[in-house]
Formats: sequence, structure tokens, C-alpha cells
Amino acid sequence: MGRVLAAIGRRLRRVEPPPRVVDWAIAVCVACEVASGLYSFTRGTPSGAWVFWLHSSVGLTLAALVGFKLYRVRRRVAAPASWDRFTPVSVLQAVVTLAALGTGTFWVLGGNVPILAWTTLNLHVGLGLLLVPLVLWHLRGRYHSPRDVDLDRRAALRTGALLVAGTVAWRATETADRVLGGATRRFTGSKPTGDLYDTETEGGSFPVTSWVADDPDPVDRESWTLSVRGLVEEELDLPFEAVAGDADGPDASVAATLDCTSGWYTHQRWGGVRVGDLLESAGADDDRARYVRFTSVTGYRWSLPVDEARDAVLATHVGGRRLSHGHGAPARLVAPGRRGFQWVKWVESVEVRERGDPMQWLVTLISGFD
Ligand SMILES: Nc1nc2c(c(=O)[nH]1)N[C@H]1C(S)=C(S)[C@@H](COP(=O)(O)O)O[C@H]1N2
Ligand SMILES: [Mo]
Repeated sequence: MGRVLAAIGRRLRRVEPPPRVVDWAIAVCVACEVASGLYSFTRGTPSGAWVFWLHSSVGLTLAALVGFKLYRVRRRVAAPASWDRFTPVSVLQAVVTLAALGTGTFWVLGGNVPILAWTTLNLHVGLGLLLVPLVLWHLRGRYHSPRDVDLDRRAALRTGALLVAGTVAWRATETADRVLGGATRRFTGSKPTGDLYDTETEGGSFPVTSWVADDPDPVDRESWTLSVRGLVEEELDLPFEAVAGDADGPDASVAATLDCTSGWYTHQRWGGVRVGDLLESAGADDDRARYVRFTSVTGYRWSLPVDEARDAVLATHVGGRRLSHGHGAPARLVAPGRRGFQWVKWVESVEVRERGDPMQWLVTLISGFD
């Protein structure tokens, strides 16, 4: 075993880029991982699959770079006499980086050890975000201008080779995953619900999830109305029956996949009213309308471009039954092709607008905190 590792070590050292190239490549990889990780939350259709591939390949490249780096500094770190005030944070950074890489890989390989409401994927995201301040602090103490970086042809080739190796390793994990029976993961990495949670949840065989702290009291169907406002000829205030349809059930029905960024998905048939039909009833101003904003009784909200919004559904039913409170009764947004956090629950207002709503990102995070 030891001899094999030593042989691998010798081989690896032959492709090791120069120290400052390694250091800068680490910074670039971390930036790429944070950006692609966050960006991946906005991609819910297979055309966005590349961002997940990129995230995996660069992640594995980063693992090799961190290996080189730790090997290089091992003596300095082991001798506390040589520590300065930046060293403790650097050590913490190494630990967090390894933990982020480890949780990411573990998840990809099918593992999940939930901690309270957090899946291992949530933990991975948390650790990744924690790296941002740590890396910035590290750069403060150990900054070398990119001009000092000895990136010659050979170093560039070696760095490129590492990226190729990272991509190959990622393909290998995909294959391993399939062999281990994880083939039902979506391109987003999400797994079917049953594997992750007790599926015996109320009114639907999938989990009830709140992004952060949204947890309203049940909304009374009798007094609830759905308001349609903004760039419309006629403002509407619709009672539950007008949204849920008459005795024959909802007017619209759509099969769509709810894919939560904590790493699970469920495919369901949703019933309710097409947003396009709502906009038509209200006489939306087609010349000026660009976005439609959906707002929850809790303030949680999301906007969709108007053309996409028309095909979205405000669902009162799932799987042929009325939505339960946890899943957003009386009505929740079903936005096919969007990640779960954009599927606003407990919707009470629809607004036709000229502009998007950048604040929605913040609002979803703080909604529910008093
Ligand atoms: N108002 C509101 N809507 C919300 C959320 C929330 O916290 N508040 N969570 C979102 C998230 S993160 C997901 S994954 C889905 C979960 O829907 P479910 O609870 O029906 O599974 O609802 C979304 N809609
Ligand atoms: Mo979610």
C-alpha cells in the first residue's frame, strides 16, 4: 500500500505546476466553483447541464491542486514556531476546502448523512460559501501579484493536464454512480425523494420544504382570494373556487418536476389555473408587460418573464388531491423548468410588471424572520 502511494506520489509530482501557479490556480478554481455552484441554482432545464459538469470537473481539479499545496507546506504547518497570524486561518481554509470537496464527492457518489434539516448537499453549499471570506483573508496575507507567476508553456500544459484529469475523474464518478445504482439522479444531481426522506408526508409523497424560515399558519380557503394587479385592464380578486375550478376539478393540469436545491426531486401532476388564462381574464397589457411576480402571504416572492409565466400554473391540486398546507395551499406556483425555491407557496398575489425584481433573491432568504 505504502509503496503504491509513493509511486503515485512520484508520478503526480511530475505534473505538479510551479508553486505560484498552483496557488493562483486554487484561487481561480475556488472562484469558479462558487460562481458555478450559485449559478447552477438558476438552471433547471437540461440545457443548463454544462454548469453542473463544469462544477464537478473543476472541483476534482481543485482537489489535486490542494493536494500539491498541502504537500508543499506540510513541514511549515507542522512546526508551530513558523506560524504567523495568517496561518490559523490558512489551516482552517484547508480544512473547509477538504470538507467542501469531500461532501461534494460523497453526495455525487450517492451518500447523504442529514444533519437536522440539512442534507449533505446543503452542507456542501454552506462550506463552499464559507470559503469565500477565508480565501479573501488568505489572499490578504499571502498575496503575490499575478505578474510574479511563472506561467510558462510547461506550467500551462501541466495545469491544463490537471483540468483534463479532473474531467476524466468526474466521468469516472458518474460511471461509478451508475454502477452503484444512482442512475436516477437528474442532471442537477438531485435524487428521487424516496431515497432521501421519509415519504409519508402530508398530502403528497414528497417532503415539505422551506427555503429558510417561512412557516405561516394555515391559510383559510374561505377568506383567501387571489389578486391580479399591475399592468392589467381589470384587477381581479378571485375566490378559491375560481382558481381551483368547479366540481369537475381544475381547468389546467401539468406534469412537472419539483427539484429542490437541497438535492431531491419529485415528478407530480399539478392541477389549477394556467397563469396565461389569468392574464387574459385580467386583460394584461401585452405591450408593456415583461414580468409576472408571484407573492406569498409570507412575503416570499418570485418573478418570471411574462412568456414563461403564461405557461406556469397556479396549482391548487397535486396528484388529483387538494394541496396540503405544507405544500402551499390554497395555491402555489408551479414553474416547470425552474428549481424548487422559485415555486412560491401560499400565493396570494399576481402582479404584471414592466420590470424584474432583483430584491427577490434577498427576500427569499429573509422571509419568515421577524
Ligand atoms: N412561500 C414559500 N414558498 C416556497 C418556499 C418557502 O420557504 N416559502 N420554499 C421553496 C423551496 S426551497 C422548495 S424546494 C419548494 C418546496 O415545495 P414543497 O414544500 O411543496 O415540497 O417550495 C418553494 N416555495
Ligand atoms: Mo428547495
